[in-house]
Parts: sequence; C-alpha cells; structure tokens
Amino acid sequence: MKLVNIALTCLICANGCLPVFSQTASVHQNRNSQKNSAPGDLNTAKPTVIADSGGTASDTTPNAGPSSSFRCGPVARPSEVPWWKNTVIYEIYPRSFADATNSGMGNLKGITGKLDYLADLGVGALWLTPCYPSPQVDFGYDISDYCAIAPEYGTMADFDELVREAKKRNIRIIMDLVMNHTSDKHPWFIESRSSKDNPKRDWYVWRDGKSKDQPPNNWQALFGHSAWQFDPKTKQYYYHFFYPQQPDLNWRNPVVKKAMFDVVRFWLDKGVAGFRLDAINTLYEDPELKDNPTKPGKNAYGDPNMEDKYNYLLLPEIHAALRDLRSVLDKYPDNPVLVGETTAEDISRLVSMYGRNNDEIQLPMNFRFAYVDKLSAPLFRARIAEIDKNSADGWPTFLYSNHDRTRHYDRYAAGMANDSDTKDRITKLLAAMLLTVRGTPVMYYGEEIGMENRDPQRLEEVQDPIGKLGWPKEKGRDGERTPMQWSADTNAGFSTAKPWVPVAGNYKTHNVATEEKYPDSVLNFYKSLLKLRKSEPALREGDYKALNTDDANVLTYVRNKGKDTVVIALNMSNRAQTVSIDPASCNVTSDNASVLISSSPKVSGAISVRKLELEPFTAVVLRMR
Ligand SMILES: [Ca+2]
Repeated sequence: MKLVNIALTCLICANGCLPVFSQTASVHQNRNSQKNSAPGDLNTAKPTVIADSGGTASDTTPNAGPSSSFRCGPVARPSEVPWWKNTVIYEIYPRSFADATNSGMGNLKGITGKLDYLADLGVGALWLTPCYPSPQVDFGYDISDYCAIAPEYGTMADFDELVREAKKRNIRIIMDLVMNHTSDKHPWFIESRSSKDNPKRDWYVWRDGKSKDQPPNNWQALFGHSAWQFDPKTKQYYYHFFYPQQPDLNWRNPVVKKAMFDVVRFWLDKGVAGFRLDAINTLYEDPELKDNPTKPGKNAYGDPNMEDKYNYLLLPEIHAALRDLRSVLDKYPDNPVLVGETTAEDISRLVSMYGRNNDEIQLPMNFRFAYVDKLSAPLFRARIAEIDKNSADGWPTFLYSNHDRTRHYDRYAAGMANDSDTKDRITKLLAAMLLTVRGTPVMYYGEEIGMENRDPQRLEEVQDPIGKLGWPKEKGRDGERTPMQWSADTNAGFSTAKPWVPVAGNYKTHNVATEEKYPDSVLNFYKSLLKLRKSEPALREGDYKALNTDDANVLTYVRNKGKDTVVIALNMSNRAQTVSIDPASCNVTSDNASVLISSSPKVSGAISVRKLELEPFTAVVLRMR
C-alpha cells in the first residue's frame, strides 16, 4: 500500500480573537481492502478467556470538569505515572458514531448516549475528530469557528454535558486541534483577504506571483494541483497545503500563535484532557519558498510527483512552537496530553516530536507501525523495537486505523483471506498486539466489532473531496468513515434516517448487539483484553523484551514488572506453528504458564512454554509461574 500524507482541517473560534488550527492526515492512495467479501457467521475461533484477578487500573481520575479555576492553577507536576500512559484512546468520528436525532448524521448527544457502552468496553479517553463549525469542505478540518460546536453536531451545552457525563465514567475527552490552517470562511481569513493593509493580512501566507499567471513556486497541494490560489481582489496568491478553502496560517506571525493558544486555553478551561494535533508537519514553510524537487511520473491527481521538501519537512521552528504549546498545557492540572499526527518517513523524525527534554508531544502517533502493510512478525518486531528503546525516552503510541486509513480488518487480510472467520481471527490477533505491547493504544471506532471498509461503488456516492478529485484511482476516505454498527437493524441501528454514507456490508453479523451475545465475538475478545490490561501492571507499565527474534512467523515478547511476567505469542502466519520459549529469557525458572487469554480454545489452562502450539493467526497471552 502506498501511503501519502494528507491534511485535514478544522477550526475553532469564530470571534476574532481566537486562533485556527489545521490538521494533516495521513492518507493512502492505493487500497487493499477486501470490501466485497461476503459477511459470514460470527467467528468460530473461540477465544479462551480466563479471568484473572488483579490490581486496579491506575487510569482512574479523568480530567477535572469544566472550571474556570484551571486557567491560573498551579503548574501541574506529572504524577508517578501520568494517566495517558495507562489509558486506551478511542477515536470517534462524530458524523458516524451515533445519531441521537435521527438526522442521518451523528452528533454529540449520540456520543453521550453511548458512554455506558464505551465505559463497559474499557477505553479511557475519547478523541473527537473536529466538531467545530465548518463549511465541511474537508469534513470538519476546515474550521470557521474554533470556539463553538457545529450546529449539526449540537450545542456547547451538549458538549459540556458530554464532558460531564464522560467524567462520571472515568473517561476523558481529547479535542482535535487544527493549527495549520483555517477555513476560508473563518473571520480571520475574510479580513485577511479584504485588503493588503488589513491588520490580519499577515495572519496568512500571501505572496506575489513569480510572474504573470505564475504562482510563487511549484508547491503542490496535498489534495491536488498548485498550493497557491490567486485572489483577484488584491492580485496576490495565498498558500494552502490542503484545499484552496483551507488557507495556511502564517505561524511566523507571533499574533497567530497567541490566538491559537487562546483557543487551547478555551477548551482546557472546559475540562478537555488534551488535543490531537492535526497535520503538525505542515505548520511551517521554507521562508525562501524554494521550489520542491520533482520526481518521475504523475500522482492520482495528474500532477507531477514531487518531494514536499520545503513545505512539509519538520522545519526546526516547529519544535519551539510545540514547546510553547506544551507549556500552555503544563499550567493545567491532571497532565493534559498532546497526541500528534506526526510523520512516518523515518524513526528519527518521529522521535524528535517528543522534544529534547520530553517537552513537546507526549504521544506522537506511530504511523510507522500503522503503515506495516502485511502480517509480518519481523516487520512488526522491528517497528516495535525502534520506538520501544528510543533516544528521547518517549512513550510509544500505537494504532492501526483512523479516519484517513483503510480499516485494518480489511488491510491485513488482503491477499490471504476473504472469509469473515479468518478476518476475525486476524483482527483478534492484531487486537492482542495493540493492547499488550508497551505503549498507549489508539483504537478507531468500530475496530472492536470488526467493522470492514465500504468504499463508494460509484462516483455519485462519493462524499470525500479526495475521492471526487481522484476517482476512480483514489476512492477517498468514505470507506473507513461508515456509520458505527450498533445492531442488525436497518442502517445498522445508527439512525432511522438515511445515513450520510452507507453502512458497511458486514453489519448484519458484526455489530454491537449481536456480538455482545456471543462470548467468542471480536467485541468480547477486545473487552477481555482491555480488562486484562487494567488488571495486569506488566501490560501497562512493564518492560518490553522481544523473544525468539529470528522467528519469521510468530511475534513473541515478554512484559515484566517486578514479579509479574506476561508472555505474548502471536502467530502471524496462515500455518500452525510451534514455539519454544526459554524461561530464562523471561527471567523465570519454570516453564509453567497459565493462559490468560487465547484466541483459540486449544490453548488454555496450564501449559509449558517449551512447546507452545499455535493454530494459524492465533494469539495467546500467558502468565509465567
Ligand atoms: Ca503551514
């Protein structure tokens, strides 16, 4: 799968004083989804779950509720283990999660109505993709008011209720923050484009053309064609890394930075627990506007391939901006967190996002892990190793899927399986890795029930501008944004009205109501893992050590904290495998183990790790005795 970084946008405040954010998302151009697979029976691979009594979860106290006292509170000192190391983040695409008003689109009241489900599932923080007022050119990532709620999603009172009700269930709220750009309908930009001498002219990136009818340079927008838009009124071009309706803010103007940080305070004062930073790589551009190097061939939009060297690099300026942003958060109690949509190109850039003194982004999302494009024990082993012992001593953050990325239920089965039984086995295997490796997992709504992708079938169906521009080569991102599958009823129980995009094909078998009834469902496997994670300190805080590192088929590792030793073995192949683990490699003397969780009923009870037999795509979690 060829992956390309894309940007999405969203905005926060409307009233002159507040800032704008822009968000960049990672998007793929070629998809391997198995979307046409026929829905099958719910999994037949019975997971064995042996409840193990244990300690208590340390992820207990959510961010304090709305309170104006936050603003001038004492500087927060990190507790021994900040909450964001022990939690599991769950990404919600508000438009598709739950529709409380039967409008065909999701809304905040819908999310609030599902908090009991989310608490029962066991996640601790909800990252909401943008729900600010927006013309929806890029589905919320083009923000026209950073400090309000889009009417289609509800009211600020609805948001306050969501924060309040979530807190009662020990769940925090993380907002999406789009700092790179605003909507062209944001009052800031309307002022900026009104005249060359407007006070907000320098809030955006305006330049003269290189010559008549020639933009300032050859930079291309991520969503196709020139990144410069000519404005006839003032006869200058403005810069947009994403759509023309998403003008980039000028982060070299300190007033812009101040305005955006005011937005951050606005939401922290409302009790949010942090921000997911959109498209953070795009914040700064080369001040000399040097042309980017071109490469052979053309992209999905018909433009020359190009290396976005001078408008996408992590220019040094980004680190100072992130440190300043972090210092705003650190003045609030309960360790507010920054989650970053960061670069995947190389590990050093990812690690740099933690900051030299761990003073920038606490949780830069690891897209190098998410971009592993096949079930491969060596590849995943390498991607885990490079971040587990990183030079910044940063805390790892893992994910597979999001609103820009084909659902992994389809991705990893591509080329191997088209039946739901095998896909369920693979998705359980991946769940076991995500929830037992050292770091903070980020789940995408619906992955816990095995939601599949549903790409548009015809151009007329496409909602996502990327799909409209790139059809048919690029079908856009509608396929991973389909309505949450709550039941086998019409529209998957999401809404009685026609949903804004069709539900995915496997909703009859893969939905919350049905899966809750089956002990062996994907949903109940996730729940068991999330519960185990809370009760096993080794899984949350223990060291990570890879075992059997030459094994090409089975990823095996041990997590250890004090006397608590847990071994995880994941057969990533389509053949049965036998694994032999040396107890000494786990710092224990006995080869006796008890099965905590297995995705196969054939591995259960007390066993020896000297000879561990694993069926295809089987995951086991063992406690060493
Ligand atoms: Ca920018």
